[in-house]
Amino acid sequence: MERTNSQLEKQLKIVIIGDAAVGKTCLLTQYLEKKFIKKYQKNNTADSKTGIVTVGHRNFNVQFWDTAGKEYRVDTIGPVYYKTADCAVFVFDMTNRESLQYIEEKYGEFLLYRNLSRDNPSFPIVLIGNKEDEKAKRSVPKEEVNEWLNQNDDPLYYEVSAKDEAVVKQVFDIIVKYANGTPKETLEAIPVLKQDSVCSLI
Ligand SMILES: Nc1nc2c(ncn2[C@@H]2O[C@H](COP(=O)(O)OP(=O)(O)O)[C@@H](O)[C@H]2O)c(=O)[nH]1
Ligand SMILES: [Mg+2]
Repeated sequence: MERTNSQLEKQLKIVIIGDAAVGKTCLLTQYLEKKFIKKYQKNNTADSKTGIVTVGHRNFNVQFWDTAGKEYRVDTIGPVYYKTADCAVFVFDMTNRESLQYIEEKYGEFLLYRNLSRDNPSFPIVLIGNKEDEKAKRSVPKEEVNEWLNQNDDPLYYEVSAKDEAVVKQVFDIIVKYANGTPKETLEAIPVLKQDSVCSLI
């Protein structure tokens, strides 16, 4: 008998929100296909990437909505992704200060569409600071990020580089668990081991 995995896999939907060029597509490609894309390709509206991932002993069929930064209009297509998402991942680029301000704007829209309170959203929300390998170009200070986290009920936060396959896998596995209902406190206890130095030489 052949496996009938499609019946066993749990379906999850995760929306990735962030300005153009922060690295959303790269993070997803690294997680699902284990490769890093150097060239920047603009999205049309919002692309969907689906992959079967194994986290723990369980298979998940995860549909990621990879949104398209500034071209993306929340009042047209946004709500569809927003309304059905099991988890929202907000990505900014640590070398681009404006990309954190963009998150603030989109985060407000997301809360509004899902009817969530800022003080206690009770929804799986993750913030990712990407391009961690570009240390010298970092322009978003840790304090600024911490302030944002404090004002927004302290969501899960990770600093990653889309070039770092191992870290991307660890962080996105956590995101999948979170989307599947694992409590935040349990996930906070999982250490993410960074392969520092190596990635900036690639
Ligand atoms: N150095 C560095 N560059 C990255 C990283 N992630 C993405 N990039 C680059 O940033 C550009 C935009 O990435 P992309 O994933 O297309 O951005 P998106 O518009 O958010 O989907 C591309 O040229 C990528 O190669 C990263 O972690 N480090
Ligand atoms: Mg993209």
